[in-house]
Amino acid sequence: MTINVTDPDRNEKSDVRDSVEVLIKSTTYPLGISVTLLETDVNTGVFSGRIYIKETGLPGAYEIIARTGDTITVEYTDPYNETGLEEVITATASVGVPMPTYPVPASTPGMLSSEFTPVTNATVGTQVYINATVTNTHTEALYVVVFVQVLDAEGHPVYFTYHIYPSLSAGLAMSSLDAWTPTEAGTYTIRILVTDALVGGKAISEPVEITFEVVA
Ligand SMILES: [Ca+2]
Repeated sequence: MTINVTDPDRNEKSDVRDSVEVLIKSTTYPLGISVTLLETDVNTGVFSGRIYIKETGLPGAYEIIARTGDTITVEYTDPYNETGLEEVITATASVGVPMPTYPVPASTPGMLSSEFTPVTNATVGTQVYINATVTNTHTEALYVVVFVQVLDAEGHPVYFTYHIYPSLSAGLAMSSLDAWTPTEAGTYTIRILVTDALVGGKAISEPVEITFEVVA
């Protein structure tokens, strides 16, 4: 990343390359680092420098710690602005394409009859289909695992399955239908969880659920 400051009154000597200091901060490293920008030539009044972005650790010389999605802020303290006063001038830039917190949101789950018509309640001994739909809203393909659970009124799972989409393309939606036959009347919840791994993954959708009744 290149930083330029144009300030003719900091060109103090027309036969020497002068320098100015800027403070560079990021969302991840708000403490910031001080960087010296060198005049581009002996008499230009334009000061330039290059810094490098690294994701972890401590910053070395000319390095700032920043991750995708961070904002980098450059602060230049101008000792004499146009009205002769000290003024802090800032400029900002974003790092990369931010990954949304939940890049693969699940839609509210649905329930279908064995004739594939939407139903709001189920009947003991009659098969229904549970519908889960997820959409990859990120800009690149992602590994997606969709967990489908039916919980009883106490929150115990009475049905569980999952679907793996190893490379769900950007912008693509996938729907699943899982057959389930209730065996007991009561209040139940369908819950959909979406993660980026089968075991120990991180949630890439907020959990979504609906509650419904199973009648005798
Ligand atoms: Ca100079």
